[in-house]
Amino acid sequence: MMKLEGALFPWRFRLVLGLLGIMVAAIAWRIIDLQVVDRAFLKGQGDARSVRHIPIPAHRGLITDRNGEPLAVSTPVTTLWANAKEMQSAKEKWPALAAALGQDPKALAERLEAQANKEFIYLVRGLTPEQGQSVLDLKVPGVYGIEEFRRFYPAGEVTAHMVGFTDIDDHGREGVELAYDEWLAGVPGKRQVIKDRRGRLIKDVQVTKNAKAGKPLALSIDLRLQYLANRELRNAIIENGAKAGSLVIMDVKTGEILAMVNQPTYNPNNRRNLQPAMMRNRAMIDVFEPGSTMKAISMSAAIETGRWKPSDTVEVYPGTLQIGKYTIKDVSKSEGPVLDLTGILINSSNVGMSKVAFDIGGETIFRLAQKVGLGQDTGLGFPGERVGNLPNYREWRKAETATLSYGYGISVTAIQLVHAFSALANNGRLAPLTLIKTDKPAQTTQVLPEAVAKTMQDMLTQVIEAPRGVFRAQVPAYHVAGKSGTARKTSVGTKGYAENSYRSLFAGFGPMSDPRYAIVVVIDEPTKAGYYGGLVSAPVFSKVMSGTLRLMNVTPDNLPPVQQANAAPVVPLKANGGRG
Ligand code: 59J
Repeated sequence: MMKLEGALFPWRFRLVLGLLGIMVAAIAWRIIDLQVVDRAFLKGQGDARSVRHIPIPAHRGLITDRNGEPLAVSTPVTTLWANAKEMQSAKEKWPALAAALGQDPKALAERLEAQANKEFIYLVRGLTPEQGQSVLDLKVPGVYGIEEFRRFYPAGEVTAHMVGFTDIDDHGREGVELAYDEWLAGVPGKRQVIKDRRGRLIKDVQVTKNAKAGKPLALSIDLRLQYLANRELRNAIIENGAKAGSLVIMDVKTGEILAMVNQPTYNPNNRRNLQPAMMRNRAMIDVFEPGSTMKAISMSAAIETGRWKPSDTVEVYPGTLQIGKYTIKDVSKSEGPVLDLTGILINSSNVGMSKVAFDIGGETIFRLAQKVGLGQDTGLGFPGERVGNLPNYREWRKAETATLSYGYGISVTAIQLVHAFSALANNGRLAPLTLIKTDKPAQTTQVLPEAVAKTMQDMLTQVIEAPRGVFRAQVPAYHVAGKSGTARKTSVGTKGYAENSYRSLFAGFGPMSDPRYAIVVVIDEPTKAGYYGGLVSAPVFSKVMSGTLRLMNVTPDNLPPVQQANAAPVVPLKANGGRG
């Protein structure tokens, strides 16, 4: 201890000493404060400035057809990004980088100069890992790679509308990719890394959360049928100079959609120059008046009442029927002044159908149409899918009853139409539609008595096989059934129907020994070789049904008897094997 006596200003010395003591205490307190009290907070703050979490992309689930053929595949790709700020230090390396990226050196340099203060810009996305690595090997300061996945669609335009596609960040944007996005997507993981002040990666610390891969999805479609349907529809669209078209194949027993194609289509792997018309999955998002294909449903309703049987006749002469100020017309001249019910279907008589409809009432037809799903929600939940419109009048007037009976004033999608026909094919049992492969038997609903469905099967077979029938729908070696339709399109802008634009339809099923497949063909605005459904759409039905039955190994139920005269004569073998 110093002696303070005699000091010149003892109070001043004490003051300095006291102040120093306070300062030491303050610093000590601050040290304790930082090291003990606020330690956790401060470490967190420091880490937040250097430790980063970067996402680990999750592998998106594979989409396949019903036989495991890949329809949407996620392949690993490398995306290159740049810290443009950091890149400014090594401009001499830019030309080599541009060359490796296949980009114009001047354009790249301009971009890097213009964004010189950006710490993250994409250089190129979706390179193959090899391409990416060869660029990274140039070791250009500020150029980094990240691993991502990109969707590839092996069947391209053939499955485009059904499968849809993902956006650049791998989220579903259209079709099944969108409808089942959650199922397919999985959950991205997280990786902890340490970066420096300029965002450069210094150390990979740990994987804090593993990526959870998405789940695979097997669709109901059969890629072979999809190819067949696409080819035949495309050819028909070209041959007929048509604007668009759709074709759907359904398994009537399981409710599975086996093929669904539309024209025009697009290549989902290269979506530059896409026009909206190409992207429409018309089979589900476009509605139309079913025209005479509706007669199959109206006639079923008539048979179901028990008031009508196929041989009952109706007068159709003179081919027109006046209802107030409205005239119902038959387009083609019928065989005679009266037609039986099968004849009404074969000649597609609007007059005959209307007279039957007046007898049974519009509501009877309405109720069956509703039961077979026309104008009803399919439950598929496909993006943009329409339900159409089945009007229920409080009081059914004659004109409304007539037009509904032969397919106008109601609007449906192609998938609803194939569904409705599937009930007739499956002996009155309606299986719920599905786009996903199913193994368990369908929970069907009996929407029409079996006997009525069987009667309709015979009548609709006659529509194709009778002398004046739609012979172009016939399938060699099999009995098939169906109904054509030719509907004037409602013209946009003006009220009513267009003079020269038509929709050619055909809906049918087979083989009649045990109906299994239903097919609907829609051809929009054919302009060349005529426009009747029986001329334009029936041949497409025939080819696609024929291919389907063969691919599915269905036993023929209509083989012509073996013609002895055409068979090669049987020559008995000689003992020497025919050598002499
Ligand atoms: C038709 C209609 C329009 C709507 C008429 C087709 C009506 C009608 C008002 C004239 C061509 C045409 C509600 S035709 O589908 O009857 O498939 O092979 O568009 O009748 O009243 O120049 N089909 N088509 N009718 N409208 N409104 C026949 C028939 C049908 C055929 C041929 C010839 C029409 C046999 C259609 C086919 O069954």
